[in-house]
Amino acid sequence: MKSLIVKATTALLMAAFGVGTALAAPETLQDVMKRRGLSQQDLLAASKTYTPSGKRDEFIAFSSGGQSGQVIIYGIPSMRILKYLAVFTPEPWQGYGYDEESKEVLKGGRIDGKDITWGDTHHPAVSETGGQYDGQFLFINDKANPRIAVIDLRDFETKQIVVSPVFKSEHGGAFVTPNTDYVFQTAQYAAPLEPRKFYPLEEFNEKYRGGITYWKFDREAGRIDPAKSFSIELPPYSQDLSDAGKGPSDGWSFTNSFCSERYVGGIEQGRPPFEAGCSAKDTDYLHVINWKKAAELVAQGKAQKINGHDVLMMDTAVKEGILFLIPEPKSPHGADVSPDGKYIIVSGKLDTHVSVYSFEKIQAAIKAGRFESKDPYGIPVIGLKDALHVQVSLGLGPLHTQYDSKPCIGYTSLYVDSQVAKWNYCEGKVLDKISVHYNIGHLMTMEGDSVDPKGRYLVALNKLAIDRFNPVGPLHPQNHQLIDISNDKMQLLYDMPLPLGEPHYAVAIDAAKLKPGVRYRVGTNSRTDKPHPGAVRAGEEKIERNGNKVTVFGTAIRSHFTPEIIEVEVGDEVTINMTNLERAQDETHGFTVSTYNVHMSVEPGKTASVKFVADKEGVYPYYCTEFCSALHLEMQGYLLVKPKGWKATGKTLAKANYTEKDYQAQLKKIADTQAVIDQVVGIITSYDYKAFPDVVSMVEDAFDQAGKIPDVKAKHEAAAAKKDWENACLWAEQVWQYQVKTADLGLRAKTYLEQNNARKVK
Ligand code: RUQ
Ligand code: CUA
Repeated sequence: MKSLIVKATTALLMAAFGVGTALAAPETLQDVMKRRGLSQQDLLAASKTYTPSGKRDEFIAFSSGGQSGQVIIYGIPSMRILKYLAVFTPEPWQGYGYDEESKEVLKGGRIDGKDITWGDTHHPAVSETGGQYDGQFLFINDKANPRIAVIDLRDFETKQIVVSPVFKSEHGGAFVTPNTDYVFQTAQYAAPLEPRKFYPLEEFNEKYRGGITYWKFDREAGRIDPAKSFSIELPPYSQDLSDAGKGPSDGWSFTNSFCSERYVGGIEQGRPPFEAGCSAKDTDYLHVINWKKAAELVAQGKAQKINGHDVLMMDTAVKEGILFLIPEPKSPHGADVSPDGKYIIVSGKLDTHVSVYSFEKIQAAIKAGRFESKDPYGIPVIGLKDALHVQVSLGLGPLHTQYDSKPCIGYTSLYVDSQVAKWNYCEGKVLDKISVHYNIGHLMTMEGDSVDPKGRYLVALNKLAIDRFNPVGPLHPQNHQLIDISNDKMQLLYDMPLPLGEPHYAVAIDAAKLKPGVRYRVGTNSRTDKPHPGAVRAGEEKIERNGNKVTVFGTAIRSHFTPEIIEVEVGDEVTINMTNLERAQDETHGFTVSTYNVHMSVEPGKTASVKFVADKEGVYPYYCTEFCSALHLEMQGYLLVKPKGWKATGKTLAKANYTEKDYQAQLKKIADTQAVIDQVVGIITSYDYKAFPDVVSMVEDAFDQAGKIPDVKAKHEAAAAKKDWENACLWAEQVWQYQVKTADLGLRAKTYLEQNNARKVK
């Protein structure tokens, strides 16, 4: 085994210095096209998406993970999936829901004291500054259990989950105001606002309510502040998708609705079902709300407390003139404010028309007090013709609209037609259509809901994949199709199967705006961004006992945990903290203990912990779950759970037969490896490596490893002097371990410098 590792390591070192191999006769491009049946058009599409090794994407998409309760992150135009980010659902790789720190985040999402371990994510939103994506935070909603999560894009981790104090479901969210003062969401299915309060359906019109919640976002803290958040009570109209005004319409928000019939089904009791009664009328309502004024009214104490939360009641909102309705065509969907903030585009799912509302006209009607009627709750209704800029027939089942970088150009998904329509919403003209596969829901252009869309690409988020991919059973993946929108005619480029839930909306941001870290300040609790009380530095590792509570303050660095043996008694409550001492990026260690259902992912600098009651006697290996180095498998230890009152046996550990010859062989191996290290150091210092922070971290880590050698060298020499060949050999082996890690880091640094065209200084 040992000699195998020596060979493997030598081979690795040789490969890193570059030893060529002979090439077989290559196929020509024509050969490949013929063999795979590709057209010129296919080649053009391929060349627009294919991203060679080492090249990166222009845009990063954050897609809802649908029923997986996660966020899916992928690159555009390559459509390569980069990460499934754990949000509402436990996710073992990230330790989410298996370590103590993330359990605290999930606890924030408990409802009525119960864990909710799944979520129906729909609409992600990137934080904005001045209406532009700023790349700092991401928000996403959970429709099933009315919640919003806050993700920090400095480390792509979920930091907070908040639960609506007044809703039972929530579809329209998350949307942000242009400076991310508020993140808002709307109720979907009307219910009494008081939690855990029953009213019969006969009192639907009186006691059931919809609403909108404006969550106050504290950017400094990077968290939602529930105490400063508020809701507005709305009629039981199934408030749906929304958008914040921008530019001239900043300060206002727009929310569509369906089932303003307030119909209650009951097919089992012989009544026509919800779907019939909820689409009976020709129009539903667009809700127009002055949220800035609403926030002022709440600050003035005009809200009422429901479940400890400020709710501005409808009559107050009407009296203060901050809430209006406008009819919109049959079963509307989508409410998308144009980049210049002048128009709001609403589609009618059961209508071929898309309605473009003019904010200027809406304001004029409000100013003039020109209302066609009042709804049953006394809310003034602005006439459709008084608010409409233009209405365009686009096709069957229009849903959502996204914007181009070119003025007046929008793209609308046509669910029933399975098409995307490109059109001019200023003039009301259809420009182009492209077929997608199949039944498109949302669509997304690059930064397409900001004040400054970037054009270039559009992704169609199709509900059905049907025949596009190799079959994998009755449950199909969904299909995200990449479309080039940089020319007059749209061109379909690529189909990407999405194998994790049903994504609804997605947002894509210019990749250059994202600057996530690659390591934490040593000892950070990544879920609170604060120093972790369980963190220790190298050499300070300890195990503390306090009654039946055992706390381990451990560290992880290639390729060992400290401590390696943890002894407890049956019934002890065990907390194991691990700090990853690595500085080199991508040197994550994982940690688990056999059969205790715990796992943590500990990235460089992070401190995480697991906690459990050692409720069964036995021997439980623990190990590192990330392949972190050639000696990863040896990154192990034992949790010994001893019966109560166990007495030590007085025996010593079994010995092996090492000889002086073995020791000499070790010394030779050490000398050979040192020669390699010296050579690598020579190469690294021949560059101006200090200009590369990543390389500096690797070099620091390498010196860390090398710095441990003198101590251990003294140990093997002392043992050799006493002819204790076992200890001499093993400590010498440990010297070599540190050398291997030093060399490994050095080689990574060297490769990095070569690939990044570092400047030679020697
Ligand atoms: S909604 S398409 Cu959340 Cu349109 Cu799904
Ligand atoms: Cu650390 Cu594997």
